[in-house]
Amino acid sequence: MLQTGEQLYHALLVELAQANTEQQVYQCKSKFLGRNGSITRLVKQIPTLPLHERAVAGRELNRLKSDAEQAIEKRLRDIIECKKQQQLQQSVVDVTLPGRTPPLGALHPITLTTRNIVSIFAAMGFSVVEGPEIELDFFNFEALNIPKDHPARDMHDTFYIDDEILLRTHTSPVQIRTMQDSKPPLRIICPGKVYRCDSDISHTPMFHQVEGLLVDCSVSLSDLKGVLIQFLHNIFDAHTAVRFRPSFFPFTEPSAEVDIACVMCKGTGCRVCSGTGWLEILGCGMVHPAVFRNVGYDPETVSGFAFGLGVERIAMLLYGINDIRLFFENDIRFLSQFI
Ligand code: 2NM
Repeated sequence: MLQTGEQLYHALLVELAQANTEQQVYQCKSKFLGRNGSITRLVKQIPTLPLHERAVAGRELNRLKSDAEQAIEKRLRDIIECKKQQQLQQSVVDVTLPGRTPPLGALHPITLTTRNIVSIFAAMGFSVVEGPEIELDFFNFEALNIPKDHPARDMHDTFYIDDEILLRTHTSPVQIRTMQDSKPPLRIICPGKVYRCDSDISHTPMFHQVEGLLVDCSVSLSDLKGVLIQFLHNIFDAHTAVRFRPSFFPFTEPSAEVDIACVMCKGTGCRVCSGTGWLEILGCGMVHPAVFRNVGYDPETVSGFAFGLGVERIAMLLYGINDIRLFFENDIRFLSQFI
């Protein structure tokens, strides 16, 4: 009987070695140690042995049975460990794979255009100055030679907060504040948001402006023309035709509006320039003596020029955009085109 036990045990070891899955190990266990297993059946025969053999057979077969159980447990642990190693191997991170690129943002076309304009003037020695969008009537109008009853106020479609406080209609108040706070010479460029109660295909209640101011002794209209032509030849084509047309602003004398040959038709006339061949680009002039007096400068000893332009208009011409409202709808399909 003990010999048969040893044989069964070795048969079990051989089968266990061939079992490669947990299921196969359990089948093997039931075949040898199950209720009707070969080892179990052998143990059940112990009571049939002669009395003097029973004790030895019992002890030996129990040892064999527990060796068999341990061998099965070990095989199970090995298979589970092997399976785990295989899973680890398969899910290993491949560091050579390309990374996932996060979606990149882009600068708004108005930001890009403002930066381009400002950098051209910065290259000519102008410094950037910014100021409040909520302003006092004094800085937005009064100091700029636009008194309370002046017809120019109607042009500006002002958002008033109360009698004295308003949303600035241009960035000129920044220049008034700068002149009040510092002595000439002065060379500043003032970009920023401005507000006018106006809304249609070509006007939005908020838009962007860049205004410039240069004050020194004996600044002339030639200086003004030189700086502005240099700017226009930088931002548009270097050969673009430029013309200065007499105009009127309360804060400059003389005043002019500046046109460039239409960027679309090069001056032959088209829908963009309403058939004129010219596009109005900016307003400018020599700072009015009354403005200098208002900020405590002596108009007898200093002179200067100033100019102002709308950023949206320039951006529309540069990028070929025909509706100003596209800038403010924030449609990602529109915005992502400007990189
Ligand atoms: C323009 C046109 C002409 C202007 C004048 C001043 C200041 F403060 F110096 F008087 N700032 N900006 C000015 C002059 C603005 O915009 C079309």
